[in-house]
Amino acid sequence: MIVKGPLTSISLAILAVVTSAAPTSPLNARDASSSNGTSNNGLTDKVSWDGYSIYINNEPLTLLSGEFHYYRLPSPDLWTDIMQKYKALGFNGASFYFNWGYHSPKRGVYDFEGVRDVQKALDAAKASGIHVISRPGPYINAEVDCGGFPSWLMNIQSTTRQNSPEYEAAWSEWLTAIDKKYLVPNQITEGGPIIMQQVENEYSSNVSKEYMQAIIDKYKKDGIVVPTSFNEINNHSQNFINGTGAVDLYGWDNYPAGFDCSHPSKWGTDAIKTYREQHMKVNPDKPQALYEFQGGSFDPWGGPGYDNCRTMVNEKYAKIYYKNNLAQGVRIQSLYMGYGGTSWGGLATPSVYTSYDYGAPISEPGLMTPKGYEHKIQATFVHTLTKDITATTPFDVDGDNDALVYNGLQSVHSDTQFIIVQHNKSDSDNRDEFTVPINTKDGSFTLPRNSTLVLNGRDAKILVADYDFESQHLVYSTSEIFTHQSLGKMDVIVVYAYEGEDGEFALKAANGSAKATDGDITTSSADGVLQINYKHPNGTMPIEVTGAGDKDLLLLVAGYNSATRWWAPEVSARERVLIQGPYLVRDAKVSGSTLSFTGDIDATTDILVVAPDNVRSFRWNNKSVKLQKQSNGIWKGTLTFDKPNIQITDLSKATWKYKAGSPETAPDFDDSTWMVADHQDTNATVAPETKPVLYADDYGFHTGNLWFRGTFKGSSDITGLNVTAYSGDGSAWVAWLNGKYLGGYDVGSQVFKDLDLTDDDNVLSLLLWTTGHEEDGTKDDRFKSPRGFTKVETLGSNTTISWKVQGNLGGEDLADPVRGAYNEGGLYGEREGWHLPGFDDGDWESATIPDDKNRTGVSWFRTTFKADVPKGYDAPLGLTFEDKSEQRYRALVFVNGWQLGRYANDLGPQKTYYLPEGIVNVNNGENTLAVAVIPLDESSQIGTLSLEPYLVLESGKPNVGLVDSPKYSKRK
Ligand code: IPT
Repeated sequence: MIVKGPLTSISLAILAVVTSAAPTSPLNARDASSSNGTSNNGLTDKVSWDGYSIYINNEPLTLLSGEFHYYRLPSPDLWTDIMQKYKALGFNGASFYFNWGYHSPKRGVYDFEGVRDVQKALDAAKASGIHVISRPGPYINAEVDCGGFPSWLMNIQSTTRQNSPEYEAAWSEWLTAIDKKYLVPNQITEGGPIIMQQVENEYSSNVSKEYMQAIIDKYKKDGIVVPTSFNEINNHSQNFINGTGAVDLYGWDNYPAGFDCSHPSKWGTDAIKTYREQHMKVNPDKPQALYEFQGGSFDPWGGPGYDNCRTMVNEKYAKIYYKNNLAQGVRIQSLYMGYGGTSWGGLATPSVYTSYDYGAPISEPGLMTPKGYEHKIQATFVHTLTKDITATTPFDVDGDNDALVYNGLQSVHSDTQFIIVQHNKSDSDNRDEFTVPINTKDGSFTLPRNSTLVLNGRDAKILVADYDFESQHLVYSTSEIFTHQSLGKMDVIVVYAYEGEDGEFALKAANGSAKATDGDITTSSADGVLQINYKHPNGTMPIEVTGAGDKDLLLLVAGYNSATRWWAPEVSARERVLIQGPYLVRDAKVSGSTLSFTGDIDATTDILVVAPDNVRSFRWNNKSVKLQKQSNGIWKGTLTFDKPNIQITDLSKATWKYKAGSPETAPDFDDSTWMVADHQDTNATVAPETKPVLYADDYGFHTGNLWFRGTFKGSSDITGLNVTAYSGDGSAWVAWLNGKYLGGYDVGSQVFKDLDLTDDDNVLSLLLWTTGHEEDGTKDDRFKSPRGFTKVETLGSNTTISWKVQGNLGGEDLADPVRGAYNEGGLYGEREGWHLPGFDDGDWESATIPDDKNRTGVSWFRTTFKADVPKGYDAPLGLTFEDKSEQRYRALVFVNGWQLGRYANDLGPQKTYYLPEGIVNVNNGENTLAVAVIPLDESSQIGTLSLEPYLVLESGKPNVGLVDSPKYSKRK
């Protein structure tokens, strides 16, 4: 039955009675049925589901998605680059959190221009064939400032993330802005990439069902018709499966390795083996979904760094945990993150520093990683066998080794079986041999028959048996499958295992034979089964099989490293070509007799290509390349890497200018234009101990550095000052009295004694280096925690202090709406535009970097630099600090006016900051670099700064245009 148009509740009720959705129990009252027996939400049948998976346009699929935050890559053309890499690594989906605070600096103001161009981000996904799970919150968490709430929301009275008219009015404003113009028109029903829309985020304890329902109702009212989804924390409370606030496609989040990257070989928990059981208990009629599954980890200020996170959540973790998800029946998996990016400006919440690399499959500068390659291998396997692996039922497998777990999956569409084997204890480093019994149409066997099957340390394997592919019938393989394809007169299959491991590959073949021209194999035939034995080589060994299927079979046996460099881009729906060697293959197409493919190489690379028969010539990144066809049908050749002449300014030889930047410390500084801080009440969740309230957000200043100046009459009764600063992790503050340095501290309390007071006005200048606002994961309005001072009092006498406060120029009325709400704070130089290109620093002093002087107070350094990366190359740039300074200091890095780094030499761990192309002109144009240095100790000396590419690639990346970076013009 095809359901068209909106359904009334009566017609829905009828549907519920008259339809029966195979293979599951009766529909939820509000579900409808699609033509192919799947269920849908009654609003569209373009996305439907059964008890196994979702269907898109009536095609079942395993959704392998990765989280992507466009706001963590402020260069829109690079969104296309990253989405191409997603596709190449086997992702067929991306999950986008939309960040309310990033678009709304002020109540009623919504900005979707430039780096905020959501349409462009969705277009990038669509162009690469990536399905999007849209997650507009309103709350998102995501290690962003206020968990994605706009800062102005700190001033609403109601508790957020609950049902309240005041909060609802605020979030409705956001959803109206993003839904109507962007999310609704980009749904799959409108030809766009969006296939689901999530409601709230990990809304799992202390919940208001009415609030969830109100968001769902709002989506519907706005015109969202794709299924709603929800990510429960772990699988605990099972809210929102049924009843008020229930979504269409409920699922879970899970981060089994935890977030402590300082012990990278320690994994928090075993691969959870109870997902399926839990799922069958609570939500058996719907696909099993993991809307966030650990793809890396965040890292805190002072943490061990992202290399450690990448080691913890590495390719072995991917083998074990992602295969376990398959074993458990998970058919919607979204890795958090697929690409992490950069929490530039003030985007981060205090728990993280600027880089949000996350140890993700694609690194911060957009590079490939071992886990990215592993994802490609697994995903290509899943997509190749999608029909058989997407809908499966479990069966017991009686393996012989108790140290291992065996999960059997039987395809519901064919006889194909999958046996997934892993260690009982996920982080076991043991070498374990094992055997597995299988029953196939061609006989019952104990695998392997004449060799050894092993899990050598952290590994998991998927064995496939009884599988029809192309014109062949696979009886079983102890090597894992990457992909297969029929290409002209032959079938091709690529299988792999770690180098040196045995492999056994058995085909149904009445009269089959196999030969390897380059490598040792043994074959035997019995009972109509041809068995081929080999060791996995370094590289890839071709084996030619005849007499099995209708066509000859080219069996390509790869060692693991070689397998990581096999690519299988689709040239048309379900038709792949096979290319081995390159660092990255982005896409391929056949036109006439030419196969054109694009991608990236980091060195001269020998390649293998297996293409349709009619292909005679090849083009790589639009240049013709000569390949030779071998007798086995494989084309061989070399992609030559011509080392480019990349010129980048040596910053140690650049002309640097210096200017002191904290006149606010001087007692006679004119703060008459500053805002008076005289509030007696606050909406913050931390009560002030002294008045007036010294919380910057209460005065409309939300980001970065903040200044507070307090003036009080001196008297001999005053014996000291007691000051308590309140801000997030990694924050710091510095105090000056009458221009004299008092000290620099982490947040908390300090008592200052032996003060040098005058009888007249005394001025206490306080500079607070903030690291953003808290999130609200706990739903207790924690994001309303203040940034400022909870207490400032004189000791010995109760003296009145009158206060002024200063933050970013314009407060919520941004001075620089192009770079947006999180780009600049309240440093004098920021307010004056010293960070901007085109600012005239002609009258500044000359300086050197590394500096040769100790400087007190805030120091600004400016220079220009050039980078010349020839067309056709990618050389993502990093700016590295190297310090010998014992003195503690903080620094802000601005490139062409964009704040791309917050450096803390006293905390670490980050030393290298990614400067994305587009923000940086890499075509020999002039770039402005400004660094603001804030000593926490009395003085400091900035060390070496250097600019270097993370890697140089010959690259087929899309053209990257320059991001609009307005130049200096007189401010105020
Ligand atoms: C989960 C959040 O949903 C996500 O936004 C992000 O913060 C992630 O954690 C950690 O990077 S919350 C879960 C781990 C309790």
